[in-house]
Amino acid sequence: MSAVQSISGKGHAANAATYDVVVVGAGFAGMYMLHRLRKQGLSVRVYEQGGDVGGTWYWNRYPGARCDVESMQYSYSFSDELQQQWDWSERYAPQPEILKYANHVADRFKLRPDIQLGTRVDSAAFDERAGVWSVTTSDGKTVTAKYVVLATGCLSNARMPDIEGLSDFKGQVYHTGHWPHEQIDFTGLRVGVIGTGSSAIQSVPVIAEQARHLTVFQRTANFSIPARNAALTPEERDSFRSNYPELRRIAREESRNGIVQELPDRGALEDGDNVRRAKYETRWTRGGLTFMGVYNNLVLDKAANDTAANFVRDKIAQIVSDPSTAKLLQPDNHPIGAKRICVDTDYYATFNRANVTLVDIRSNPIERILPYSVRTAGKEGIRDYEVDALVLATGFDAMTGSVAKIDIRGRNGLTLNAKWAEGPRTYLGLMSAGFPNLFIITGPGSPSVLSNMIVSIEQHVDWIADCIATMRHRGLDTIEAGKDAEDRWVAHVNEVAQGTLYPQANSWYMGANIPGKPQIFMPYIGGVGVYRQICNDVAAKGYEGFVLTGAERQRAAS
Ligand code: NA7
Repeated sequence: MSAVQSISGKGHAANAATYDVVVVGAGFAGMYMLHRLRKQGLSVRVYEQGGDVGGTWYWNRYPGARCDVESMQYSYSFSDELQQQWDWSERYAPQPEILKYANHVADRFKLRPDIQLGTRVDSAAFDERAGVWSVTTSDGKTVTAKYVVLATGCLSNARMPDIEGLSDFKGQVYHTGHWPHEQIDFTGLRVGVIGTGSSAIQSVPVIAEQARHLTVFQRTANFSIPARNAALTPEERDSFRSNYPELRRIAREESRNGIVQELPDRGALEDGDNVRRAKYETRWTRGGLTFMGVYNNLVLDKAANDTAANFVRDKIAQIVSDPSTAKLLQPDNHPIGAKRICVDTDYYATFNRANVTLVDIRSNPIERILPYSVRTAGKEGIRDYEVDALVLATGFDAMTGSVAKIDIRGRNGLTLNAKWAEGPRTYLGLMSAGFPNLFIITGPGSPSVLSNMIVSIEQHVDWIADCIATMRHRGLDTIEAGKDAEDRWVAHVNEVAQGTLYPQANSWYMGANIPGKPQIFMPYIGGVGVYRQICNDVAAKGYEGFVLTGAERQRAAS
């Protein structure tokens, strides 16, 4: 497949290459999008900012990084040969193995010739007269494309904290979401980790084993469930492989979050104390995210939620020897599961090590970073914690951050950033009114981060690829979200969220981790099965709620 094929050639900068589709990002979404579109005979150019494919797994190389969804399920389903042949080594794949898998997919499906690495997309502007997008990249080139697909990822814009004095620090500073490629060895060093979200919870036990001393600066304690990671046996892999068609179907159509698990048939308060505790104990022993699936009302009913939260708080108290450290580690300001629960290996036990200190920066906030220390000031007065290296595990500008970095201009020069100034607005998380032929994979307003991302990615890619095929088949020029349909969808996403406990947490789901970001619950909680059915119905009804143009051309042609 040649990378450049002219489809229009009308009215654009001479020499500008023209593609049917430009895809932004070569993570799991961008790679599968390329594969699907190329199979439809389209010319596609993928731009990837990173030095290689893999998206979030290219950047997040911090010690201990691994997926919190089990490997046999966090993997592509579109190729049966691939899922039958790839050998995952552990229950939860470590980052290097997931990156190897991404590279294997790129090679196996010969994707690389159409992916331009090390290239950022800076802007995309819709030319209404010509009906094409003009896309400018960091190498100073401009290309045109009929369609643009944003496969920019939900957690790819690492967020540097606004802490005074950070640039004065004399030691090395690392961000978990932008980790260097070379091996970092903390042996003999005093290390400070700022943040206690999933990235810190995975990396702290590993760093503690290397460092001379590790100081963890915690603003908000999080709930974490043991991963119980282990090598996968050939029998476990075979049992999945022989049942893949049915397991994948359940994940797509019946599950809420794209993960196969028993569906609970009762609420937490329907069981007595002893039965309930025994059920939690079983899930705790089994480990992993499915802990929240013991009962069907844990994210709906605060009293039900409290039973699960108290169980985990008790576990923390049992594991952590020092009572005041245990108390600090017990989350107390949000319902369990209202922030994505973390999955760890020995996180709480790490605080029993003599070389690990937990600092409560909620009551003693970081005042500033000094050249060789972190200074806190608060109830306990001023304290300086000497460190040789700093790890910022401070998260991402999630879901919208990577899209916002691109200057996207739709009809009448409207920028997407201006349109989303009060929070993201999409129809189905797939398109935004005023931006024709611009698709977002796992955009805000879709289940995305509340699901097994690969299940949601495959669903969106298939829907978008089918949509583009239909457009071409029917001789249509543009598709875009209708304003009314978008308004109704935004209201629906919000209404579903308000019926749950999720909005009670200051989470990145709400944009609450970014000062000044509008606080709107961004992902769709309705469940991946329900959501898929809605998307399929919309397509079956001739893309109901979307505005399609170009039928005149089709009629004239016929
Ligand atoms: P998260 O979950 O956003 O965690 C970031 C952590 O950093 C969290 O504990 C924050 O505390 C803390 N933070 C952020 N800014 C600051 C400042 N300025 N000072 C002190 N502490 C700060 O990001 P992760 O990378 O751990 O995980 C993201 C997702 O990746 C995760 O949910 C998985 O799905 C995979 P706060 O809670 O804001 O008080």
